[in-house]
Amino acid sequence: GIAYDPPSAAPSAASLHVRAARVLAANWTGTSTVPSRNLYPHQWSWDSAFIAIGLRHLSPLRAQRELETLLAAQWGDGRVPHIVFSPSVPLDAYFPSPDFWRSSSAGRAAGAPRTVQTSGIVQPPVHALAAWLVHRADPGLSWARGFLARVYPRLAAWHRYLLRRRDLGGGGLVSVVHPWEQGMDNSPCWDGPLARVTPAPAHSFRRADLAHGAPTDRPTDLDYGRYVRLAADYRDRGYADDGGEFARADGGGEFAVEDPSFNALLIASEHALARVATELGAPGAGRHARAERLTAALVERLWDDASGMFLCRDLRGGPIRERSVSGLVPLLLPGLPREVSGALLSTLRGPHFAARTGLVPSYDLRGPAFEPNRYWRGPAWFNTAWLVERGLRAHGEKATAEDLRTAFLRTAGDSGFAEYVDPGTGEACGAPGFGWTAALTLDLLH
Ligand code: 9WN
Repeated sequence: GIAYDPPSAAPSAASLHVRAARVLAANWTGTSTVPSRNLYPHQWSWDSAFIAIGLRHLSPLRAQRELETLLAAQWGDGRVPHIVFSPSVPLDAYFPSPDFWRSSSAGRAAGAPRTVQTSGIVQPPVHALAAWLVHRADPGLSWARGFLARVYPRLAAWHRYLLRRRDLGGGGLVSVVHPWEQGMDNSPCWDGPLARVTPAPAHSFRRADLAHGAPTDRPTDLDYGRYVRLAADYRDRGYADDGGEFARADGGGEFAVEDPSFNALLIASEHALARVATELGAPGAGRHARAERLTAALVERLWDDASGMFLCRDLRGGPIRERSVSGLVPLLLPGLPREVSGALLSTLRGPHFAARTGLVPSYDLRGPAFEPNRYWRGPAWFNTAWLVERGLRAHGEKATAEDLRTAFLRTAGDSGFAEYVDPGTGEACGAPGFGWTAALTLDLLH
């Protein structure tokens, strides 16, 4: 026989860089980047923020455009929609499509744009953090294009919308009104609150995701029935945010949850916006102070000493006793009380989250609802790993951060920049060539 050397298991950093750049080039539409050509062929809000963070190393210009394109679809009330639809993509390529959301008619009172079609819900506010990092990558280009001066008022209006219109619980934190808003669509955290929602009949809509993803990797039909009901109800109320309605515990099926990751990202972005303001010669101190007040509210309302992590709070039902990676994301905040950051570090290293791949599972490895392949019910995702890695560095945990970074780069490359992976085996799941997996790989390589 012929003896041969197997190819090296660890591709060099240079080829990883080149492969990640290729994914981003393939997903670039000319004005923004799709998360996946097949599964998600439009622009997604928090995807674009993560993608811009990686793109800044390849092309600061494209990174700026990515954010500008998203912000151009902002609504008059300040909300940044979770999807900006591409008019050149067939309607049946993704569900729910523009004819479901009807933003330019149903969203008129809330100031939806007339010329571009969008969804009417939001996603986590990672954008100000992204804008600040993009600016820093090439300040010369940024000043020359007036990037910060153009995005600052939009980012400020976005945060104002969340803080004024979405404090449904009255305790200073922002609530999400749909699982898609929080970004971890079928997390076991939503099982309780979703159980109150009457699903839309199965024949009333057609899922497009199953044409590209294995049903065992995706949310269930029952989940989808409830997603559709919640979104249709919100649309039929003109996408109006009425805090009083959510505060009542009288049934009716609405979903309103205070989530640790969503709020931590808002806080990190508020600190970033303070830096943007200062850079532009405007006062930033007030924003830093607000971010500190939000951090105090986060600890006050969502910290759970017994589980050593943050929990979601259902405005109707109280604390949600499920361990999700969402409850670890606040590690991102340098201003956490010592006891809190210390407990988060132990939880991260403990039996609920220490996965074989060295990545962070989306849900408790020992939890009753754990499934290693089903979307946000166990698989490890790269955006949350990136956030936790950043959090570890913020708290001086260099060695643990380095281990997570190594695991991230190895698994991202081996999986072909998969959307997510089995946290035990690293097996690729979901869409290949996924935008934020490639982008955040580039960021960790720098
Ligand atoms: C619904 C685009 C998005 C991500 C979410 C992820 C998934 C959409 C879907 O894909 O959600 O918004 O159709 O499943 O859960 O985090 O932003 O990548």
